[in-house]
Amino acid sequence: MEKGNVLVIGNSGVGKSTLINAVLGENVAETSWGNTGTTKELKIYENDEVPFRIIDTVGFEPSFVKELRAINAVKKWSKDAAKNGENDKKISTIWFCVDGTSRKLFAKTIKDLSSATKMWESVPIIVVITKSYSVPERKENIQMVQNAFAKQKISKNLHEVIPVVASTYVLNDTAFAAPEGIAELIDTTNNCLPEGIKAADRDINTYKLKRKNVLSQSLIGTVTTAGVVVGAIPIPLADAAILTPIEIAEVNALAGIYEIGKSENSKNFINSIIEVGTVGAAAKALISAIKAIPGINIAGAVLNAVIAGSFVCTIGETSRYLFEQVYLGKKTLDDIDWAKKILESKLANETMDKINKVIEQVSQNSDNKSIAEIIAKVFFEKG
Ligand SMILES: Nc1nc2c(ncn2[C@@H]2O[C@H](COP(=O)(O)OP(=O)(O)OP(=O)(O)O)[C@@H](O)[C@H]2O)c(=O)[nH]1
Ligand SMILES: [Mg+2]
Repeated sequence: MEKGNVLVIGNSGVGKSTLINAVLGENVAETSWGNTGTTKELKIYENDEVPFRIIDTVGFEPSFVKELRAINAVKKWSKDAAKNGENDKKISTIWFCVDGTSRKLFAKTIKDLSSATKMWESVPIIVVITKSYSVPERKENIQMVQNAFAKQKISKNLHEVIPVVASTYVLNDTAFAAPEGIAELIDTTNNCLPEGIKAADRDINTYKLKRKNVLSQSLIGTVTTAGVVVGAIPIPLADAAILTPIEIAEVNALAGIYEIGKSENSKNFINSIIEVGTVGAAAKALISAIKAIPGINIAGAVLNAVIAGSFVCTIGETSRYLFEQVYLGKKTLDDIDWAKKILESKLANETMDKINKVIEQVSQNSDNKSIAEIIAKVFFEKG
């Protein structure tokens, strides 16, 4: 079975490194006294007895710059997990440490936690109340944590709140607080790891998909502007073929984002999309329909620019959707008829409405950049 990874996170000095040593039963993580021994980088620890790896992190600090550094270090670690598929960087459970002696849990600390671990949006969180030396205060502290989390979006991931003493705390010659809660923390972590490992995989996939989406939108935006520029040169309105090189570049770049590859199958798939979008019957019919819109009061060049940009945008957004379906395994590159029908149906049923909306918003004086922006706004509108 896959070994899970536990990310230990919290303010500087709460006792993250001390906790890790207690769980692993050896002094591997350096702990701090004053300014020395504070953790400066993310580090992964494991041994044969504990069935999960533990990642020690840089503590959140009150200073703004150090704060960002701590958060960004975790974000970078997480991105590497997504980018390089590094299994030991996936985070399958989070131990969020809060100091049991401070008796305060600031909303800001929880915000830092959410921000650093944003990618792991469904991974279980165990709050560890460190330095829980006072037995009577434990119940109240648990309540305080639950209240503080209740108002937060990540509260759905809060799995358990566990007070611990990681190493003996000496009050005087006869009074001390003995280590406690470590076994419970290990058991609880073990129990939520299978779900956590699944959640980590799910979160990585969601993250990758979101990234692909953002990259694609920005690409389509850029190419739409190129389409507008080409369209604005007075050309015969019916000649959608003049856009073909732009569209080929666009569709190929999108295929790259969705890891479509360069097989014979993918070439056929991509070529069919381009054909439908440029010289296909639906594309031609759409251009005739636009020409027939009564009472258009913008000049030929502006109208051409709108049409060109809208075509490029439609083909981009539709092929993005098609590639996404293939990437998700819901369709294959052999489903060419399906792909063609979707683009044809967009061109026949949706693009005209959108072009009308764009026409309403552009004016005689709109420059290329603002035309492209209006198109992107109308075409990417949700719903
Ligand atoms: N006696 C006792 N001391 C503790 C316990 N937990 C933390 N400490 C002390 O608190 C101080 C800070 O602990 P660390 O484990 O270094 O804290 P950290 O969260 O790793 O700090 P950074 O690496 O700076 O973020 C050290 O002096 C620890 O000995 C505990 O359970 N018992
Ligand atoms: Mg530390």
